[in-house]
Amino acid sequence: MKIDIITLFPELIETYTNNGIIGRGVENNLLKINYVNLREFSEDKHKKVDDYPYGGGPGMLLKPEPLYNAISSIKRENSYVIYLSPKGNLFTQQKAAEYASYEHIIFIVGHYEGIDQRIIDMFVDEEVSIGDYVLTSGELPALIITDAVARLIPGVLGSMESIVEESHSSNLLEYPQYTRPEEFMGHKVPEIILSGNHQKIKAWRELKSIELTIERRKDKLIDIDSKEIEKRCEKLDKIIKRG
Ligand code: 4GX
Repeated sequence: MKIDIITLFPELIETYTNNGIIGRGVENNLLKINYVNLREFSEDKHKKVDDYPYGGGPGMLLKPEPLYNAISSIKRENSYVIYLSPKGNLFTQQKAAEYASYEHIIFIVGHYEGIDQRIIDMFVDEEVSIGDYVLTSGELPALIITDAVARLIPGVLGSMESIVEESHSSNLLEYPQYTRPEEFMGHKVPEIILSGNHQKIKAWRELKSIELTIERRKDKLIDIDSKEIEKRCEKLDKIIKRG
């Protein structure tokens, strides 16, 4: 897979993708990440990339010409063009999995009050938001999506990391985990975790996951019958309390 990021500040994100798990994936040629500096595509002698919005209103917009030139220089038949914007479709793990199968993704990173609508109409396949909050620019959203997508490309995660991935890929929030010591500043590890009874530990973890998901993220459970969840909890409780 190739990812192109069109931005005014490549150096702001480059260090992240050059290091860690993503950097290793790039080194192993599992993905290629390329930065396109928008300013280099300005036709203006002052390298201007922004202008005032027609009709008035606050702030500046990225002008269409530099974006047109930048996109045209990299766009291919199979490119999927994403524009980061607070009004886009919400980015989810499901979308990450979808994007991970694409051959070429182009991110357009907006600044100021966004970009000229005609660039969106001409080139953008999807407007995407990473969540309901407003950032100063689209660099972090592009980086977040790149990170979530890259780790799903086969081989990017090591075998150990992949095993963890598999055990996390349910709709439930993660159960609490503990490492040594057994007692830390008076706080003990739950007895069941130390029992060595793997069936009980598994049941306890699932029950904790369900409880936490009900408490914090009921929205993740809307497709499941609440009677089914109740029955499952009773079953897990029985396993946990078995003599
Ligand atoms: N998820 N931002 C885009 C520029 C902008 C302003 C107005 C369109 C309209 C964001 C988010 C996000 C900040 C990136 C504003 N674009 N992007 N930028 N949340 O907040 O994706």
